[in-house]
Amino acid sequence: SLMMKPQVVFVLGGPGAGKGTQCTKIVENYSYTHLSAGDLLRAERAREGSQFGQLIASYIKDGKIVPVEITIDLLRKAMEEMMKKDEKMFRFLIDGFPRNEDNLQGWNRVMDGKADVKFVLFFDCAIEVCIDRCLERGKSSGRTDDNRESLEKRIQTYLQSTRPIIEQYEKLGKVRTVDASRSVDEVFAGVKAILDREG
Ligand code: UP5
Ligand code: MG
Repeated sequence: SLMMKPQVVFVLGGPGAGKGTQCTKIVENYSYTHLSAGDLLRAERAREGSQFGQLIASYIKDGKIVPVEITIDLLRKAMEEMMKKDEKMFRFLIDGFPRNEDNLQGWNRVMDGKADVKFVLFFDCAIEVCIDRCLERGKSSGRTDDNRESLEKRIQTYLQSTRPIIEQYEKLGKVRTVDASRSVDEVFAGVKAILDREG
């Protein structure tokens, strides 16, 4: 059958900016499939027999970015699975990726011509707000990186490696920014305005 090329929105923003929260709301209101690169990596970390479990665990705890060969494989497989299940499922929110130059190059190597990146949805959130949200969540999340030490490293990685990726897309006119420091509903109103315009 004729396979439609998947449409991709990259969802970026600092740790705790609300990427996951907003993606969940988008899925409830629009026809998108949500794929969180972080969730896929955490699932791979937990998978029995994974050869990458240890590596992923240490990268996540250190707030470092996992080598793209691992992440891109998980993303590609997840996209293929979704599209097999339902051929209408060809619009993806890819949450938390690409985070650095290595990620971007890996995506281009593997996915160029196979998927169209429509734009980057950027959740712009004050760092102090990001930290507060993650520490608050850390009381119950069980995430190995929701503690002050890991969080400092995650913020550093975000500022040093991920912001430049967002800036690259900005130069291409491909960034749609939402002020993410506000309440969940206010942020979602901003998201809606963008998605209704972009179709
Ligand atoms: N919350 C959300 N929105 C709120 C609002 N508007 N007002 C008040 N509270 C709000 O939200 C975080 C917390 O804040 C929650 O408790 C929520 O209720 C509350 P969430 O929606 O989870 O924010 P999100 O941006 O998704 O935060 P997350 O912690 O998931 O972001 P990260 O980017 O840090 O984490 P991710 O899972 O993407 O990555 C984790 C690690 O995996 C990375 O550090 C890295 O080591 C690794 N990784 C890679 O190596 N490569 C990848 O491609 C992806 C990840
Ligand atoms: Mg998340």
